[in-house]
Amino acid sequence: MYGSAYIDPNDKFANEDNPELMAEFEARIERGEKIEPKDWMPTEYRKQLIRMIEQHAHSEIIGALPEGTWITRAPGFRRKLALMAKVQDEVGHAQLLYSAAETLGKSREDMINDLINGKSKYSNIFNYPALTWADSAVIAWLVDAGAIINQVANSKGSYGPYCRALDRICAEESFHLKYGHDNVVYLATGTKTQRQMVQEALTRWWPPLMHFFGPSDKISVHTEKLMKWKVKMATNDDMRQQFLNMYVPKIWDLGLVIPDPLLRKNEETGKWDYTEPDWEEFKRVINGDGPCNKERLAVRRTAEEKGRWVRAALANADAQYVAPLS
Ligand code: FAQ
Repeated sequence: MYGSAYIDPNDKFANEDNPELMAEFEARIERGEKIEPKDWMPTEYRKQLIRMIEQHAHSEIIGALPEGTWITRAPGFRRKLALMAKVQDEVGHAQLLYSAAETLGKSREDMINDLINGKSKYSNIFNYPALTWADSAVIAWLVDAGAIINQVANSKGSYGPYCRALDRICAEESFHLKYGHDNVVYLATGTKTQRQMVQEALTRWWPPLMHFFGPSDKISVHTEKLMKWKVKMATNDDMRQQFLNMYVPKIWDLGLVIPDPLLRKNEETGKWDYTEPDWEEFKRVINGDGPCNKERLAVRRTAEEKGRWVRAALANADAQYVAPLS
């Protein structure tokens, strides 16, 4: 229904025990060459890429939801237009990413089914509610900032279709970041009520933002393998440090308080010290038990059901589907 998935005709060679193919594959990665869909790749590389790109795609469509709820309530026409464009961009990113994942042999239909059945993961951060307009501002500034740090790094990675998708996505995300920053600055330099709103939003979003970069390197499961194959270009802790380095000073400049009493730049190590994020909460949220998981998946399920006739009509597959009147 979503178009046919590409199945690698060379899959019979996808055998990690083949030392020659494996050595050549790893040498290509070492030389900085891109791996393309029809090239030989180990099964585990393919599986890991599908897992990661699919999760990323799901994060983009689910990520459109917390901010999306503010389109009808945006303060003023200019903000409404900008937010609509941003949310539309996020859904477009999902399209690019699903296409990149399809080149590895998993169909879009299977990916969407795995999302709405709760089998696949998506970013922890979109399981929290955007309670006020200030929450949407903090998401657009700081979640997009975190996403850019991750994606700029990984766009230099080894799998061609994913890297090219990330290049395009980052260009758009940088507009989102400017839009979010403008919204936060406006609130942080506004009335007492506006300042309080943005402070409360930051306080709510800080813990999930610290989780956003993934578990600490000590407990991360996939990092070592993904870095060896240049799928991930920095560890979770390195990305978190980069985010703190770039954004803590900017947040402090606005007079906002970050809700972590231990947060400070350690002059000896050159790194940021911070309170260890609550990894038990992180696990609960990514495994389906966050404040909004059920609601997020219910929205996607409904969208899936309501859009079925459109996909059928487009594919001209089944004459029995007739557009509903309402
Ligand atoms: N959320 O071994 P690791 C965006 C899971 S896009 C949920 O360290 P890995 C745009 C992980 O899957 C945001 N689950 O994993 C936007 C694994 O579980 P599994 C999304 C997480 O893959 C902005 C387990 O924990 N970006 O925001 C998370 O090496 C504003 C062990 O973890 C991407 O997806 C998490 N945060 O590193 C849209 C980028 N972290 O699968 C709208 C691509 C970890 O074994 C509005 N992905 N897990 O069951 C990546 O770079 C990596 O996958 C990491 C995690 C860094 C997220």
